[in-house]
Amino acid sequence: MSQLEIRKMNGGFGAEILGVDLAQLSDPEFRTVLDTFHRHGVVFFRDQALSPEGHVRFAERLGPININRFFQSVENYPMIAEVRKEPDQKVNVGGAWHTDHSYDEVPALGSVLVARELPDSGGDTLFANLALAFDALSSGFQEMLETLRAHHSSRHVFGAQAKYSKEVSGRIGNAEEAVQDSIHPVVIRHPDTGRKILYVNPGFTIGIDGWTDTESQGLLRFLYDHAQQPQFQLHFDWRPGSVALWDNRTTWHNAVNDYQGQRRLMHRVTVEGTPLS
Ligand SMILES: O=C(O)CCC(=O)C(=O)O
Ligand SMILES: [Fe+2]
Repeated sequence: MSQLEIRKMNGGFGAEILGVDLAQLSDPEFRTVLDTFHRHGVVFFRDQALSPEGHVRFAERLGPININRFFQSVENYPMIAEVRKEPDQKVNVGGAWHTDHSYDEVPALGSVLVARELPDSGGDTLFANLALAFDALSSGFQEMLETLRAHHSSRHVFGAQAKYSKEVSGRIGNAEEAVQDSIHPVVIRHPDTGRKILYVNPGFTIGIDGWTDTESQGLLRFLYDHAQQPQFQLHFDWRPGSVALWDNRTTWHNAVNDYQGQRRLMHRVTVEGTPLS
């Protein structure tokens, strides 16, 4: 019999799923994981001993793997992206609120992140739930937002001229491929649950379609301040053997850079998504 246990995180969302081995999940266990993932937007596992092969196999149960063109991959594992910070590096990868891949026309579903080497303390990852943030707005404001579309881009982050791509050079590359722009509704419906979600993010959203830059920045600033309230957030404290699975449609994340002088190494496998509307 399965010992699977779902433990809610502190706050309005997020769950730890205990008593499972991701390397050999039964089909009923996988269905529970998927259902919990849809309910919460992000789920966590502890004490896993996932090999790189097991990591890829678990992610493949969620959908085809997306190989991110900017991240360096783990040697011999092209499907696994390396999220690394060395003791002498100052800037970390993903150290500001963002949604991975919103610059793509069909953004990735989400990622499975596995802790490989952790600092003695620090290096948590914050998550925000944009479905909860949307629900908390007034119906009048929600209706207005539902008429809008936003532009997203990778150029100002991963492009050759971008400050960030210089700061993390060696870990992030292929600057010449940072040419994707995309346009998505400001409010999307989750492809699996139908839930409405605010789909703009400080990392990659560059403006509201048809609005001036000043108008766009005013609205986006308001939405970001709203979404960054503590009741829509959780933080995950990584331990050896921890694994996170997050949904890029429902959540933002932010890797806290508070462990200067220490190494942190994570392995990320990303799963393809479906068109947003
Ligand atoms: O290192 C982390 O906790 C997350 C980094 C990140 O933004 C990502 O892997 O997409
Ligand atoms: Fe990220």
